[in-house]
Amino acid sequence: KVAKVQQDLGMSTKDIENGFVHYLYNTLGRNVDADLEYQFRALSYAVRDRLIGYWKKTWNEYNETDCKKAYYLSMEFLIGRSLCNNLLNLGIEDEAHQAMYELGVSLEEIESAEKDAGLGNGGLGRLAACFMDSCATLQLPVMGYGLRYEYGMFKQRIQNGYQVEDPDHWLGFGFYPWELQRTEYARKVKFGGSTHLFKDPHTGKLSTLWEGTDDVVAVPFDVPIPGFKNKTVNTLRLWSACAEEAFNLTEFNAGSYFEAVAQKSEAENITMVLYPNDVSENGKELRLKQQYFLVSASLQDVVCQWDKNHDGDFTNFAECNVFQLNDTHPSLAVAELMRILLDDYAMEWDEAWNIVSSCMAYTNHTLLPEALERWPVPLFQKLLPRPLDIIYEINRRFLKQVAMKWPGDSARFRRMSLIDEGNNVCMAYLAIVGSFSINGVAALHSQLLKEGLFHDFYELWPERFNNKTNGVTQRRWMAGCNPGLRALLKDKIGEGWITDLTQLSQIEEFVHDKSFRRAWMTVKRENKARLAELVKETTGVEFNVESLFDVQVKRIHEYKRQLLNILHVIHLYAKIKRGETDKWTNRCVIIGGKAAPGYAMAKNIIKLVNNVAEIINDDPEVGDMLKVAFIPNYRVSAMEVICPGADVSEQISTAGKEASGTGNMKFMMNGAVTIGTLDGANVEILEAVGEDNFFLFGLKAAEVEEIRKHYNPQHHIDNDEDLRAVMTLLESGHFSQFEPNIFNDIINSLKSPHDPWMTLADFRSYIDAQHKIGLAYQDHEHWNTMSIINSARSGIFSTDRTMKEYNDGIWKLDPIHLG
Ligand code: DL6
Repeated sequence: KVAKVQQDLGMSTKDIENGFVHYLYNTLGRNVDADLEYQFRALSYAVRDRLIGYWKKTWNEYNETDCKKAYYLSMEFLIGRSLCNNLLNLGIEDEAHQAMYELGVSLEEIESAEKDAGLGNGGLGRLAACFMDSCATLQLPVMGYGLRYEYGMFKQRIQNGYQVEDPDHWLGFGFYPWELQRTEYARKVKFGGSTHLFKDPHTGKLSTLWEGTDDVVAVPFDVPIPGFKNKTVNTLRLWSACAEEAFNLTEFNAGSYFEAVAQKSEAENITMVLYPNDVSENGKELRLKQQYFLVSASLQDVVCQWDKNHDGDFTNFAECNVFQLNDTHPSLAVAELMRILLDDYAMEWDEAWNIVSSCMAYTNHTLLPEALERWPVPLFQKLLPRPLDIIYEINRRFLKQVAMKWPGDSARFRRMSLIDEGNNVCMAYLAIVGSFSINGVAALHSQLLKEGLFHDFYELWPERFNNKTNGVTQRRWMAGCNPGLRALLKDKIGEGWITDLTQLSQIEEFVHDKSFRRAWMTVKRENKARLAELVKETTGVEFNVESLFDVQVKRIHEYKRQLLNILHVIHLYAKIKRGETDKWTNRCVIIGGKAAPGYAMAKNIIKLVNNVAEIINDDPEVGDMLKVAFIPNYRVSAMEVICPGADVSEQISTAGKEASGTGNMKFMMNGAVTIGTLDGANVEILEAVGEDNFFLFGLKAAEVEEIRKHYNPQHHIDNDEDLRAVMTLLESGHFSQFEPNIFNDIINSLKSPHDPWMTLADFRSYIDAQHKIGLAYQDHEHWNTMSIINSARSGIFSTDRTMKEYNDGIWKLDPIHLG
């Protein structure tokens, strides 16, 4: 009977119309002409109804078949909007479109009323969201575990050129239509207290008690993750912190009302806000609490479920469960699973360690040493005394192994200890010691991990190290965000590429086909018009779609070198002012991205971009030859408009610093041509498209390290007229006339022989590559060919391929096909 009711929901236009009207009238008490916000809610509920039957079926199938499962533990899932994606994956976009049309409302407008779920900073969090989409599409039994932050990534506003941060209360009045609260799976997480040895009077066995703790309740909210038209709906479980009781009633009744309330809010603070820094948050107590909260709730969840289904028999646990740690943030999982097995299930150390070290796998996402998390031991002792005991014991046993392999090598012993000489716990090392697999996210990155950052560990366990090059999901990043391209591809090669991106290579057959080439150009031009509208709306700057659209959007960080980009812009401006405009290509430069609120230099870079933009855009002599815009509040939904409209993709980090990059892949798929250094996944993009379809420049990673030893930026300034002109303009205060000297720190860093990012070392080759781009764009036909080839050869950058590789090499799950 239940199945019948579910079936009756139906997917037809009429069914969706009825569902929408039902929610709007009966649940929300509104009419069809209600605000977009209510229309969005009603349609989302109607769509969610259509996911729930599949969702339950998937869940039951995974439990009943007792299949091996993977759990993706991540502090960030940068989901963005879901309505459009869920319609696409359910295969009911046309029906929804028609249903709304018949009611006189616009589906596009409803979709744009959805707030981005911005539960992540950038690449790492967005990657996690793409992984979830691909796992569901591949029908892999994978569950995501994360945190349900009340406030996601801050909203960025630009005021007088400066970044201003506003809170992102994405839940509005607690409303997110896609989630289901599941109080029945709530878990308790311990903090504080102390540990004591306890001897069982009957068995004489010693065990450790962790007592006197302040417990916080983790309440799960489940978000459905549908695969593409395959009836699989996986689960992303996000934990929300809740005080153990609404108030501590004893205190409340004793008259300590405020203390009772304060305790409640301290507990609930844990999931209040996402830390808005994509590199490091070392030393922040609340951040460590967040990490343990995620790990403890998720592992208890998995272990309890296992216990229930297997009557406490853990013999096959490691064969049937694998935990993928998304960076070091969840590496406490190693200690926490040990704690659960030792303390809650009275297991012996060796048995527990065998299980833990066979089911943890760690992915590293950065080579920047400052991003390697280290937590002070006293903080650990205060918050997590029992996990700390366990880390000490893991370290003691591990260092014995090190001493056995390298007797007398005390330097190595000190280097490899999980507790460093400053008395901090090194989270990356904890993850490495506890994991059977350690991977980087692009070929170069994985190589550099072995040669540099983790070399000692690589020498000890070479077999654990591997590479899994990142990807992005083509469902969101092509089919969803580029309907013009989707229609053109459908006409030429069908829609197989939506689940097998390598099929895109078939469009290379049409690279000389006149009508296809014309259609390709038309799609790009329409997308550029859409992007120009966004620029006009958000910045007031008018772009001409005939110009070259040159785009750099990503977090603002010195290593990503937005500064190099702006130096080039100043160079072009200087040329215009000198009248050197022979064979000129009109160019619109877009820069966008958020700076961590405490990162002064990054915020100063934003101010510089805005000031340069203002001077250039207001100069009538410049006109259409050069326009510059800083797009505020860069986020997933903005990228959905930006990447289809780009001609040039800027991937210009100092070689050896960007682990992979994924924006580079989104641009490539949508037919942009890359200007880039040999860094991260650029290396693999270059390999795929060849030097004729990529603008390569700059020092290679090894050269950067070699030249660093005697880096002399002044030498570059003295020997390069163009660079001198740019630096003179900057130093003259031309871009800071009303706020003198505000860019001194930037100028000093560029001119410092200790500039870690060595921006001026790459100036000349960058300017030359940009010049080639300008000339190449003048040959529209040739540019069009490069654009088609970039997209045609982007097949390997789908997360479907990435997930297959994780599965074949690490997880070894069987796909579960749902009938
Ligand atoms: O792997 C996803 C993404 C990479 O594409 C970027 O290159 C990398 O910078 C980013 N890493 C982080 C981690 N930062 N820290 N810690 O965001 O991961």
